[in-house]
Amino acid sequence: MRVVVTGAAGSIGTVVTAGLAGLGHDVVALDRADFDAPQASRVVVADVLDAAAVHDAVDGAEAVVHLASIPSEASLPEILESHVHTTAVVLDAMVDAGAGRLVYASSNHAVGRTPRGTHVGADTPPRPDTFYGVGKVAAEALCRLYVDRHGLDIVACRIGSFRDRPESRRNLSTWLSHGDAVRMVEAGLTTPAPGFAVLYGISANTRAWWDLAPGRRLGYRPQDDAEQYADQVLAEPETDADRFEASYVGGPFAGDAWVRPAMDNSR
Ligand code: 15L
Repeated sequence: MRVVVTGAAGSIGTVVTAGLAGLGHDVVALDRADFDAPQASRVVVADVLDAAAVHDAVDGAEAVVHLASIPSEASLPEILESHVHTTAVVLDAMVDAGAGRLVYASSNHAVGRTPRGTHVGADTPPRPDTFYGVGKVAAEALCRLYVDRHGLDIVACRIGSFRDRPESRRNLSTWLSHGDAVRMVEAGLTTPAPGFAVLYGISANTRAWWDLAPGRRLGYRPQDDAEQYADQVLAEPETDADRFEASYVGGPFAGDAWVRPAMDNSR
């Protein structure tokens, strides 16, 4: 399948571009950074807000994997541009080009202010922990609108902690390995007629507290488990940060350190 990957030079994008190419997909890699993607059939250096460039990249593709965005907190205007405006550009390009499938990189922070201990499934109500989380909720809603209006198929992946390996106690629950990230995206691209669907992007972690069942129903079969690193991670003394991170789904993002005025662009 010809698939456009936005944010292809980023940490997830690099892994997903190589992984999808390895699975036999024809990958068009797009990023605003000047980058190299030897496995891609085409590299496009453009901002995903550049509608003409995105239209050109999507022309002839069947699917898009939209990963490009600020990966952390920023002001609300920056967040809306990074998550909602970019997604709008991608969706409009897909409608014009007849590309029917989107895998959208959402985040656990869309429900990050949900207290731990609550079941977190695909139907958990939006409860963002940051403007970043608000951006992901809004972009998911935009995706849903395009599914209803234009008949697109979209899988929103609420990604946990994409790392080489778990780095904290929270990561023992939230880790998404490189291999599972590729498996997750591949499931989102190939599951038959999902309409609009949500899955949690984590590995098959023994200590997971997000429901993997919605992903499994979409064909996502994670193979890694953070538990293999548990002895190493737990050998470090538990800190106040660890204790706080255990309180909410979004971990540190739910903390006071992340509270800031919505319109403050200065940090
Ligand atoms: C995310 O969505 C962020 O992009 C990333 O920086 C991590 O903090 C991750 O969530 C997480 O929750 O660990």
